[in-house]
Amino acid sequence: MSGKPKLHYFNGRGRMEPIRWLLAAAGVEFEESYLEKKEDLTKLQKDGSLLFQQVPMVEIDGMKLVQTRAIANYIATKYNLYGKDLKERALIDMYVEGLFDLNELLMMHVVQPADQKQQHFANMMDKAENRYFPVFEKVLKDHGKDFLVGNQLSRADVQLLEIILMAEEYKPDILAKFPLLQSFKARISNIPTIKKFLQPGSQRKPPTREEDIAKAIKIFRS
Ligand code: P9H
Repeated sequence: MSGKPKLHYFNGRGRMEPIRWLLAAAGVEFEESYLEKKEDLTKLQKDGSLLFQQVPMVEIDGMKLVQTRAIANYIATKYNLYGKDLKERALIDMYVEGLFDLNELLMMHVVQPADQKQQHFANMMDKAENRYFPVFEKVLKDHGKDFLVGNQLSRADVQLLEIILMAEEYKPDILAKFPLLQSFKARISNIPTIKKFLQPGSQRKPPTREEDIAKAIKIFRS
């Protein structure tokens, strides 16, 4: 065991990507074991590695953690990305859960049936531009600080940057009406650990394509 966390998932974003971002932002090197075929999943299910028979699973500190949010909570707490007290954590949790909801919309677009893609696209862009991004623009405007909570980097900043970049893959000018989010994006992208993760060749995964979904379905569909 190299002592490095080991991530078990398929070679794509899906539910593991927020965890890759958190570890990268914390400057933690990690290994990945990719599920390529159904047998790779059933092997982990049979040897008791998956509490709920599902991935993401992360081997860290002698544990086999499952459930995306549970894994993210452990990493954020361990690497001091979760605020300095209960009230800061409450703010961070609200922001992060809102971002997970938007992430679900953005993540699921690729699996929408062709006749629903346009309607789904309109809805996810509407939610991004009129429900979620205005909240974070106002948070930055109201306190005038560099980070969303506590004037220091937290998992909320990391996840907001992840989601901004994902939304821009769908609509490159989506931040046109959000000047503070534009400067936030530049500022957080220049943090050395995150800048390294944004470099080509990092463990950050590319946008999910139709053929990636077809492969995932073969692994996960019983
Ligand atoms: N609450 C991939 C991309 C987007 C959304 C879901 C799945 C849920 C957590 C095997 N794991 C397609 O279905 C793949 C979860 C974890 C949990 C799994 C089974 C899924 C996907 C693979 N399915 O947040 O961790 O849905 O292991 O037997 O259920 S991820």
